Amino acid sequence: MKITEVRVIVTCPGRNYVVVKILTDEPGLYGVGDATLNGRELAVAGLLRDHIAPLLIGRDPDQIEDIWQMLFRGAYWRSGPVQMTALAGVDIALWDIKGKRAGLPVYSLLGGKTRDGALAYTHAGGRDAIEVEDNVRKAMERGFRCVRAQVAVPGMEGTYGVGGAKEAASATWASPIRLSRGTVSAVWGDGGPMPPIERWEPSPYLRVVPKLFAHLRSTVGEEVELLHDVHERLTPIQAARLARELEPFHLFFLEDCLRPEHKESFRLIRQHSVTPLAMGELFQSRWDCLPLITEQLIDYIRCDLGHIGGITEARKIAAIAECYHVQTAWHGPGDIGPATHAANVHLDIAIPNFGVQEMVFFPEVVHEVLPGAPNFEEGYLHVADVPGLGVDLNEEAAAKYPYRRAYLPMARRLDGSVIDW
Ligand code: CS2
Ligand code: MG
Repeated sequence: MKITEVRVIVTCPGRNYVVVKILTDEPGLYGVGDATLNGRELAVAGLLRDHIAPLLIGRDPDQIEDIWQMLFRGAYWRSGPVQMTALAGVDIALWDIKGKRAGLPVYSLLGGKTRDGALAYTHAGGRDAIEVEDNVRKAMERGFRCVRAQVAVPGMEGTYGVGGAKEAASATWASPIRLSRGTVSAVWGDGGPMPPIERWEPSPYLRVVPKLFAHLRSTVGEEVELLHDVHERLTPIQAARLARELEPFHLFFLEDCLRPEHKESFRLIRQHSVTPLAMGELFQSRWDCLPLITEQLIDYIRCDLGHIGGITEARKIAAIAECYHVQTAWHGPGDIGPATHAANVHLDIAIPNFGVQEMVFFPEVVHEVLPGAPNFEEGYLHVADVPGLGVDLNEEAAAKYPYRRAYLPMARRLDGSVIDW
């Protein structure tokens, strides 16, 4: 069997997705992968079209590991989010082909089911603690046992994770972020010319978040699992303070406290708190994860399968993590495509050390272009028992939604200096 064609399709059914379709010389046998990197889609698409696709033509799609090694090490210039996302797109499509060829779902090729479904979490936000409480209750009524809670912080209206409006809407689908302060130059996903600028300050944030969780525990009770995403914005000592102050509210985990560059600083957080920690959506390979896992500085590793080279890399990370009692919580936001969400769940239900899975409900238009995303039922995600990953591409529908230039927002402190968004 040989790869005959690699199609790279950039489509914008609400937001931009980069889809990799790998065709083979077996009639009708192809794989669908996702290579979406929010805000840098065309860089990944160009890399795939101009440099990677020619290397794949004529190769045996069954040899996933060899192709992975060739693309990772063979370019000499390795790693980085653009390359690792392109590699993920190819890897996910190749696993899809392998499953279809075997007549088996990918989870079966990964060792078979270890659980019936993947425990899922959704997002709840609001302008104040009462609105977050209402949205946590709505999520629970919808069947969620795990909810990520974020609340607006005064002075930072509109900012991701502390802005209120977006999180309130994100249980269904992310609405455009409109800014009430700062330079209003674009909204997320509108194809505007410049990234929107959001505001962020640590002190008000650190005052508000413990109050939110005190409120939630006293109103929604102890049973629902609560999570919170710091989005890499704190310094080590600020993160240690937050983790310590959140201890009485028993979070499922506190996510991505520090920038990905500062792995060693997790030691400091650990010295001060027993709040479980998750980290990794900006990691690019298993080597980024290593110190955090082997020193047991985190409890959940949450790499993005779509940005670390796909299933092949993620299953190795999971295997390393298993040795150190670290569980998985793969990144599952709306700005990665359905094929990555499906890859997440196939792996989740096959590995022994799965922890929890972040998820979104895709709008109808995404189902039209990329049918087959995992299905949510009573707190758990499921994939269809079909050969491969179960996600397809409707090329005619994709063509109706051409790429629109869009950036992720950027953040600045009140004095105007850059802070991590
Ligand atoms: C977030 C993401 O889901 C999460 O945990 O951190 O929404 C993240 O901001 C986006 O994927 C960035 O592209
Ligand atoms: Mg996050």
